[in-house]
Amino acid sequence: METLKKHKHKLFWLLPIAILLIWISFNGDSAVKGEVILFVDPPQAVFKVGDEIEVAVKLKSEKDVNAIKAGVKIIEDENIIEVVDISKSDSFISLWISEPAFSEEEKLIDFVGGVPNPGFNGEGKIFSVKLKAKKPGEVIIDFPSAAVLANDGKGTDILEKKIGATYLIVDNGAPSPDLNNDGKVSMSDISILFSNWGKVTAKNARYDLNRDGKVGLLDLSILISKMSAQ
Ligand SMILES: [Ca+2]
Ligand SMILES: [Ca+2]
Repeated sequence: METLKKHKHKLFWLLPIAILLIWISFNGDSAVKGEVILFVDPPQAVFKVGDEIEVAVKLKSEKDVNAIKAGVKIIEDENIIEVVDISKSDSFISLWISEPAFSEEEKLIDFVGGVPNPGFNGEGKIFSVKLKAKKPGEVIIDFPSAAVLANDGKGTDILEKKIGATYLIVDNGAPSPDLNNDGKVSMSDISILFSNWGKVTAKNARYDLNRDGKVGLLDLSILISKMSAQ
């Protein structure tokens, strides 16, 4: 009798815990499904001077949306990148209130677009932009303003996330292992390499000798091979 009572006691507690777990898992699912994200594809990349870069502005939504408006800002130092072309082919937007256009002065691409009933859901392209890499440096693409409205008859702004992009433009051709430009490859160059160890950024791109996106062991090996040759 004692043990049965104990089991009954356990069941009494397990049932509400099970219900709670089921409730959490259902709600977790709906949160993921409801995500509405405006993003730039690719989110990160390394390009060489002279390269043409195809960048797409996309939307991912699990809810029906019918109106989108955004500003896409290109943040860079003077003339690192040039906007060559803007294309609306393959866009899920069929009603352009204001077509994507680039303002040279503001470094901004603005647009306003709509999708007729029942609206759009899924993942799709809004427009793409072709950029030309002109000088080494870092380029950031961001959304200073954006709104994504639901096809719910009320125009609720349901945009949850804006994800921009960071591109690195590096010099064309193989960089010299003489990192301090003193005419020889020596311990001081190895020391410079070590102080720039890690993922490539605009600051240490010069030290990525094999152009693989990081300053690391392979670059050290290249540097040492040039050192012993002298
Ligand atoms: Ca040197
Ligand atoms: Ca490297």
